[in-house]
Amino acid sequence: MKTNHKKNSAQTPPNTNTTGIARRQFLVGGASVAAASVAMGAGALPKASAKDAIIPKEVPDWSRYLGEGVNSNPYGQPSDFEKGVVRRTVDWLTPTPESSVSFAPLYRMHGIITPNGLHFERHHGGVPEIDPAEHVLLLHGFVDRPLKFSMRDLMRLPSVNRIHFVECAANTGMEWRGAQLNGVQYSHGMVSSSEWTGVKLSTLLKEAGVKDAGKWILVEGADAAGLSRSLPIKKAMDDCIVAYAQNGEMLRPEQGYPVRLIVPGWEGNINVKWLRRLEIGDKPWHHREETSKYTDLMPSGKARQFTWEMEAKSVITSPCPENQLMDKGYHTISGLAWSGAGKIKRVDVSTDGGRNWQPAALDGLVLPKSLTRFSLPWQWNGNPALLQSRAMDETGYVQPTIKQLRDVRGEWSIYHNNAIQTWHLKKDGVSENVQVG
Ligand SMILES: Nc1nc2c(c(=O)[nH]1)N[C@H]1C(S)=C(S)[C@@H](COP(=O)(O)O)O[C@H]1N2
Ligand SMILES: [Mo]
Repeated sequence: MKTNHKKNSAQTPPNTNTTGIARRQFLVGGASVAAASVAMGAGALPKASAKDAIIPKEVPDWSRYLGEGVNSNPYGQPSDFEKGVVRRTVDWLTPTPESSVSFAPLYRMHGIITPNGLHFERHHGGVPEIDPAEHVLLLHGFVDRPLKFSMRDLMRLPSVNRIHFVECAANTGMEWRGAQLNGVQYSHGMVSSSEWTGVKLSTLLKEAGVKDAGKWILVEGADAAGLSRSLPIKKAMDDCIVAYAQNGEMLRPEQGYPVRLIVPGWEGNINVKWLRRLEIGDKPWHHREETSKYTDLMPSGKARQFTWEMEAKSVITSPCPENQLMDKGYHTISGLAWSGAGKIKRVDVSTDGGRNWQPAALDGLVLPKSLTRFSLPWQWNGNPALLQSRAMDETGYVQPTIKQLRDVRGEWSIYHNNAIQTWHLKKDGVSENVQVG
């Protein structure tokens, strides 16, 4: 198992052309869409012969002896053979573990649901240990009736179950000035997706009765960071969830146990974990996380504020730097696409750095503000390839190239990098993170 593939440290400015591949222009409209399906073809898979049949002397132990009994593992764990499939950190991004990030192993994940133990983590003040019997959520400010909810109160109210992604605004943020983190876990692993269960925020707001002047809500966490953000009432009344469960069980401590806010499609930071207070006001608060952080420095020297929505984005999760191709021939290119604006409408895949594109299949559920799995069958002839995916959402928005993004945003941003990702697949089947303009 490879660990950290970092090519540049934080101290050394990232090289914009680490692999010697010339940057080139995206060929707009020059695409010829090839046939979408590729037959596996005879010989794609190893042939079996009669001597492969299981004869007694080859019977493996697992077929000869009884296995473990029930409940040998009261809370089930993955197979020991999957031990390497874990969240990982990057040393130079983790000077203090309490204010850091761990990345989800996207290269070994399937479908669109992130297992709870693999959900990426971003904490600004560590993971608090909160007793649900003592936890209280306060709702006050410009309301007719200030309210306070225990966990028991919250769990008596009508609930919803919704599948949504959470993506840190800083996901892919280290790639602004050049290809840097060599692995999809590090370049894109600050996104995860779960089925969230909880009470609609609008239900609580209607109970309290928001006064006409109430246009914003301060949403505040109970962790040592006391993380707080200003949320517009319109979004709060639309689709936000005060969530207490994740994929069928109570939230994990790392994800905000016993209760967090889910703000579908909006940057991770406003999805406040360990939620303890909702204050209704008539204007935003301009707290730390929406001024010195989570704003975007533009080429003019001014910064954009309140860029909440996560724009359409996609990435190929296999092949990728962690997933080497071992043979020529038939392979399935697979990846994830998502958009904070709604559903993914289409994903195109290129194997030649964006000159030609083919439509990928969207496999399984295609839900708004959720991860969507895409795939494309492919015959690899063993030659180098530049693999890319490009997402389009239901608003018609198309994922930009890194050049298109830099032309508008400059080079000094951290947040909201949704550029097309390129993997340079080399003859030996190993892929590398590159940028091709
Ligand atoms: N109270 C609190 N809420 C928080 C944070 C935090 O540090 N404290 N981190 C935020 C950030 S920056 C992100 S990206 C998401 C990450 O959610 P996750 O750790 O469940 O993946 O939580 C957000 N909510
Ligand atoms: Mo974040």
